[in-house]
Amino acid sequence: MSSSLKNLSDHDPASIPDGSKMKFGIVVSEWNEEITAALLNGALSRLKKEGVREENIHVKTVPGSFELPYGSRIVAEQFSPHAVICLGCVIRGETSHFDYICQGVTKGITELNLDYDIPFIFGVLTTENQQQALDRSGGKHGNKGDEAAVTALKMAAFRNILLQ
Ligand code: DLZ
Repeated sequence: MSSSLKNLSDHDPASIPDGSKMKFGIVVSEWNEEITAALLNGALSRLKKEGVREENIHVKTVPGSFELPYGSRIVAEQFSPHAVICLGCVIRGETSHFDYICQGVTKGITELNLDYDIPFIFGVLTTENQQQALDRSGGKHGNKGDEAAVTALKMAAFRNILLQ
């Protein structure tokens, strides 16, 4: 389904694993803070709803999305979570920064997934404008933070089942 039709907060409750024995890291970018704070709220609400204990959620901030891979690596090493959720928002501007940052964060998070034994979840909005970001951070298209948290629960369970 195309992202313009899918609501990011629509999930089949039966498909979401119980999080009561899981530990998560969340790394959130300060750039576009209004949006990323809403993504963080969405992720936290979902994790708690699925039983993750407050003391098992470690949240750290980094200046921009480009710093998410490094911040996520440090959080993984310091807290030994079952998964790390990377939250950011890159809005296309007049400069080529958009492409460089998107490429950097995508490549960085991909490499973390391949290099480490836990999943790193891509909760980064890459949009043309502010309105598209608002629509996906608790607006009419749901919340990317919520979707990233569900993905983290699923991938942590996937890892636990296959590596135990
Ligand atoms: C520099 C920059 C720009 C232009 N735009 C964004 C953005 O839309 N979203 C975001 O998360 N970060 C942006 N940044 C900051 C970079 O991610 C990074 O923090 C800086 O380039 C480091 O100096």
